[in-house]
Amino acid sequence: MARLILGLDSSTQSLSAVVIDLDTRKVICEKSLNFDRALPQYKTQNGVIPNRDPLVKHSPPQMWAEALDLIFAQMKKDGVALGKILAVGGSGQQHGSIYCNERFADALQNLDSNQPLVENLSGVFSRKNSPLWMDSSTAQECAEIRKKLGGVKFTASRTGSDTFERFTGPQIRKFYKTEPVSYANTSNITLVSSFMASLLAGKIAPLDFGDGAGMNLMDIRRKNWNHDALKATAPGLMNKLPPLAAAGQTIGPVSSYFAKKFGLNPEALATVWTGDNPASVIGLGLIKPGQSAISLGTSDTYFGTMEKCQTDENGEGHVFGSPTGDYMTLVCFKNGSLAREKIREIYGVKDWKEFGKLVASKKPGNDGGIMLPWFESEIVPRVIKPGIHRFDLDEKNAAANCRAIFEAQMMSMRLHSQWMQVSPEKIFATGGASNDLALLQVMANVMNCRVLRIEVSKSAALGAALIAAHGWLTAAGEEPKWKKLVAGFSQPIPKSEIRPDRQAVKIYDKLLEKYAECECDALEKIAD
Ligand code: XUL
Repeated sequence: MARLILGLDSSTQSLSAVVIDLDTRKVICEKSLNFDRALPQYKTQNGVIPNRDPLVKHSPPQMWAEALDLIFAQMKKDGVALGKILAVGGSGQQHGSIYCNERFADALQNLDSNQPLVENLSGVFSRKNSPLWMDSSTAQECAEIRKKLGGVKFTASRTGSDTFERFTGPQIRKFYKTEPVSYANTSNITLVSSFMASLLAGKIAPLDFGDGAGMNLMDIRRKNWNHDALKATAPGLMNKLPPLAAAGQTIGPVSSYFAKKFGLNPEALATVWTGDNPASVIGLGLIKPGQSAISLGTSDTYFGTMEKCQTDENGEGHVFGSPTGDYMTLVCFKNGSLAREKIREIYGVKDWKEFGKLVASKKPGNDGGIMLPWFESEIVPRVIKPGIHRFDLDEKNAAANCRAIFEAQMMSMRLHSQWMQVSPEKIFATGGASNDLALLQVMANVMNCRVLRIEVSKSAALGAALIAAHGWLTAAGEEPKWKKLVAGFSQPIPKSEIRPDRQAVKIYDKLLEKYAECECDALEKIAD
């Protein structure tokens, strides 16, 4: 009998599913459901509820639950062999949090398959909407927690990161300060990953060390809740948080809700979910320390595996637990694909092929033209006031502006990842924009490194499936090896290697200095 494993990824804009066959080592089903299009009743834009305050980014948690019903219904309709699934795992956009009252645990235990999930969850939320990773409205709370923990360096060395606006601790503190009664009525705070896993398991699911590290609440080395951080955040917090566990650890059989309603194997094991970035580490096969990847998605991220926990003293980057038991480093840029899309829209570029052609039509270095594309507030460098800044760049020149945004994104990545002190031999590129060769050439030249394209559009969902497979094999008494487990699933596309061009590398080495000055100028202007 085929050994099938399901991996889900609940991201900002969509819910994706990947089913893998462990024996043939093939992905046998890939699905995606876009929240704006499939669930228009929630009125989200790119998965987010429009808000007058540009710093506030929230989503309705009911939408994520309803998407789970929908994607299972679609898989059933398409004849996916749900009855043969042995384990279900998943990943979620990181940092986003869901607040439930004391009815949550009961509701999970008694999910009625004659009612949709959303009906089953009616009355369990103690906070209407969930703050997301894109939210940057907690600068004040970040400062308060950081101060109590002894400054940037100490906060980072204890929790893996300095306090960040999108991290769950500062978000919880803001909720406690602004809605103390609702905070008091909250019995459970889950992240997107542990919320979705709880629905599947029919009980409150643990939070893994990857997503747990995105809260400014977990001791990054001991991998337990840090009491000083909890105290600095909000009173009584310990009792509201789920336990911590390794990603992929089995929770128990899936809730009978999914078996009865969609024909999911009732013995399939629900496993602990992780964040989308830690899952991508596995989906891309980055199991050896020193391997790095750039993901060009809603957020652009640069991440890699690391053996020893080494945190960023300057506080720009993060250390999370990796599903392999090692650590991972990550730098996250908010103005990723949505910013590229904005430029495409502004210049009326009809599609990404055309965009790539325009990028390739200009010389490396763009004749010194630089753009800081902060359409939204930015995480790295910290920018609270959005705005586009151009330096020696003609606003009317479409090609120059298309090239400028990607060069800026890559130069920012290079500049702000220096703390990782890794010089990767090669970088794996993934995410939507990684199909564009012109963009990848810019990546190779700016990073001065070989770039390989990986043939997985859904690296997080694939990683989630592999992590669940690891958990299932372990529960079956085997001792699975990561190297063997990921082999065959995430191969670089043959002949996809892009080598840096020596001349262009020299140009960017020089231009990086100008880029750094432009960033300082713009940040000073914003601060005035
Ligand atoms: C990582 C981060 C984003 C989200 C995107 O720290 O905030 O990459 O995980 O879903």
